[in-house]
Amino acid sequence: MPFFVFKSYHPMNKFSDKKTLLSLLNKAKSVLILSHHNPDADAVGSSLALYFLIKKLKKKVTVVLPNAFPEFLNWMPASDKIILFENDKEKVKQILPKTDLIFLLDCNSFRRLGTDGLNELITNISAPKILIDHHRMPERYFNAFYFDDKASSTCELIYKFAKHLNWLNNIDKKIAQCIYTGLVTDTGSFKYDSVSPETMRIAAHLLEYNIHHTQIQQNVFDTYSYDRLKLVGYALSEKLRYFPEFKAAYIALSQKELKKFNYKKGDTEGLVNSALSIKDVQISALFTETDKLVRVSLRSKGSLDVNEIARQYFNGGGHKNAAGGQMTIPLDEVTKLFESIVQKLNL
Ligand SMILES: [Mn+2]
Repeated sequence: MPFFVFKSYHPMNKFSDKKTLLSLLNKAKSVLILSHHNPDADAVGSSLALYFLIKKLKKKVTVVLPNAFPEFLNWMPASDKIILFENDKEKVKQILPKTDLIFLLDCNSFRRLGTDGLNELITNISAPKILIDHHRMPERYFNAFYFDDKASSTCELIYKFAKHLNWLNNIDKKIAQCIYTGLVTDTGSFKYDSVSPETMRIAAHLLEYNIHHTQIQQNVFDTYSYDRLKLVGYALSEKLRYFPEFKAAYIALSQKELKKFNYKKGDTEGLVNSALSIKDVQISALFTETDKLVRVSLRSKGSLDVNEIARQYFNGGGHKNAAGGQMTIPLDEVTKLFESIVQKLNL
């Protein structure tokens, strides 16, 4: 018997009808697109793809992200037009009253906009709100949805959203690049469970726009600094703890260790997947210590639901096979907690 109770009080998907979506769009002159704190390539790719799609309707569109996106996405078309709330709070406060439609992408709750005040600002404005997302259990306070937790990525949903509204002819090379980037990153280059025949058909269609897909892979993945590669080497050779009896592995890195390798945001990206790549490992974790908290990243294979584990124990959530959270207890207590959880999983 599984150890965890699966809460499925939310629909697995919800697609507002074309009429509802178009009437919200038709009424709007000024559209705001938002995505989650610490935006990843799916967040940035979906936001920019939708930005170009709505611009084609001759509307004013603004993309606001809570904080900086990774530098390796600087090449994305119109990435320089993105307003970062952390740097430009006043500008965002000026835009908000003039906004008459809000899209929230790749982000199932306004709480994921961070703790910097953007969440409160958005909740308090009356403009209608549309959710486009693939994270589990979204909040219910949206006026319309394009939501499917089986979708590989929000970028996949942006493509389907465009199809739903008969906008496929509006896709161009820039939009194709943006959508493709989110598809590639959120599927681990098309290898995760979430990849469906439709994901592949979408990718195939995007390649017809003559996008340079090898270049996109390189832009996104071959961006290591020397320090980062050394940190990865250290983490794997010195810090990987493997529990064959529990089919689990984890890496925990203290602030001191991270500093030693001149850690920059994003440098530990992918490490948790390396721990999962051991043949018999079913669940892996990465714990990284910061000033105030310990970041938790979880991965699993098959039906083991780390979203549920992240929600139950680590103040987080995410997807079935990839989730995250954060803890305010010391690093060694977080790793002990993980060890006790995997013992009870009976894998
Ligand atoms: Mn995503």
